[in-house]
Amino acid sequence: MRFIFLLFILFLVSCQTGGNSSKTIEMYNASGDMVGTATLTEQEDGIQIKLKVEGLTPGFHGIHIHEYPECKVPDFISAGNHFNPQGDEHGLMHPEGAHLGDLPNVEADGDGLVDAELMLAEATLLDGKNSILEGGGTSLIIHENQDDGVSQPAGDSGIRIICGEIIADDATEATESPTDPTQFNEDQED
Ligand SMILES: [Cu+2]
Ligand SMILES: [Zn+2]
Repeated sequence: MRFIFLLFILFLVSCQTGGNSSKTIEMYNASGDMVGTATLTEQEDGIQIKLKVEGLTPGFHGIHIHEYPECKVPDFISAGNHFNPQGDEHGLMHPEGAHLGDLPNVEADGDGLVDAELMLAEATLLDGKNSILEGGGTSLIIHENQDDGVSQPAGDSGIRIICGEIIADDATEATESPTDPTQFNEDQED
């Protein structure tokens, strides 16, 4: 047990190299309207998520990192299950939990606003098995109801109501860089 603990410490220390990185993603509701943002910042013990969204029903809502960067309206089923690279059970209160993508519930105020700061423990924006950018990325999803922290597979948190795609910057640039319309003609003239 002590040996495993030492390995864990070594693992943590080795993960602290690489510097900080940060990215802001846009959050969309089931109608495809942008309703807020989430800013993800790499920290020593995980990823800090600063979330600002509007248009929710007042009260608690489940929120998770899901496995695919695909927020297709209206149900966001395209985002897949919870991000779970370690093969754990769902729920922050489950004895064999939790999914790496599990987060504590967020609370919307009386006006339906969420302004929250969350910690996605043990995850990273850098390389590695726990990277939420690896394999094309992931997504951040807010649910209709609160996550009970133990029910399988998703905490009985109801339908998905808000979604934001988490995609690496270089991947975004690659798909957004416009093609040069003069390029083809120039090539032909040669
Ligand atoms: Cu979820
Ligand atoms: Zn989960």
